[in-house]
Amino acid sequence: MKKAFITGIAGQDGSYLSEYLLSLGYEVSGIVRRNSTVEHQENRINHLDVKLEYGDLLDQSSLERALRKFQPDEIYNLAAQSHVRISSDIPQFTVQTNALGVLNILEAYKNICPNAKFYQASSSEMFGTSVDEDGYQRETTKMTPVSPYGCAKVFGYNIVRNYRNGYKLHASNGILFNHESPRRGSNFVTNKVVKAAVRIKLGLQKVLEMGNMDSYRDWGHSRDYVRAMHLILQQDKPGDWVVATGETRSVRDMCEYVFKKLGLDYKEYVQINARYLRPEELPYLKGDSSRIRRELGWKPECTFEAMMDEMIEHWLKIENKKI
Ligand code: G4F
Repeated sequence: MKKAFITGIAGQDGSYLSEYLLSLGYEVSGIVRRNSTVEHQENRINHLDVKLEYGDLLDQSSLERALRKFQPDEIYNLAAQSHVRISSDIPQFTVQTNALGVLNILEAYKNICPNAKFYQASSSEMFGTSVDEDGYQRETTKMTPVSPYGCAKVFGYNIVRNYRNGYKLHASNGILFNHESPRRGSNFVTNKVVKAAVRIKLGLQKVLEMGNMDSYRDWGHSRDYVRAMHLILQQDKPGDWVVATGETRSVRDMCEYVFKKLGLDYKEYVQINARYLRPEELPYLKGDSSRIRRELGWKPECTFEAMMDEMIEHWLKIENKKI
């Protein structure tokens, strides 16, 4: 039985990855951070038979203790302060967790179980304002990040490559473009829009306050993207792979789709609130994932429409119970 260890196991990706690995017969373990309100912390993984320990990317001893206890074959580092706009409110915490935290888990990995394989959750936010001439970002695109989150992720990406080359570790980066699901936090734009549109439809809310409506994102489904994470660690050689759908849409297009699906016109309900704008915006993402498709045989299965419909169904079920 293979053993996997996941930081960020209670998050959207951690929960789908756990489900997927358990279905493949893995023993799955992970760390969660101690929180004074225990009730909702493990909502996404309560239904799963996973082994948990308290730990934190900023507490090296907790990482070493957990790795010594679980002795994993595969390590997935998914933990992060994952919200880009909030990274400007708490830049130092974000950089400590998303940059220094990666170094801490790499050190623990090198010291305790260097024969394991290591996956780092790198991000398309690292590309910032860079777009290749053909309108895509790919493994070779220059990284010009525009947020504390993006800057910290670039450090994480580079330190993984440095440890891979310097210490001959099987350490890889998945450069994942935006990926969503009903389990996405509701302060990320897709779930925020779906939740609000459903509430407006049911008469529970009147307006939706938004930030920039004209940025473009390449949105895929988290369930598809965790398969890519696992595939990356099944290779003999470590490397760096872009994971994306290759389609891009504006936030406005996404809003229009969701409201229309509910029989509403988004223009009647959306108001712009400067609170949700970012000091510097990343205007456009469209990923070229041909390398992982060609070399590892990965491809996304869920369409944008099917994913948004699944999220609408999810929120209809929850909000309908309130009326
Ligand atoms: O959903 P978002 O907050 O995702 P963002 O910033 O693209 O980051 C996500 O994807 C990254 C991969 O590229 C991950 F690394 C990261 O961890 C995270 O998962 O915002 C998407 C877009 C942005 O352009 C934002 O300005 O939506 C725009 N937006 C407009 N109004 C809003 C809002 N975003 C949020 N969260 N809330 C708004 O009210």
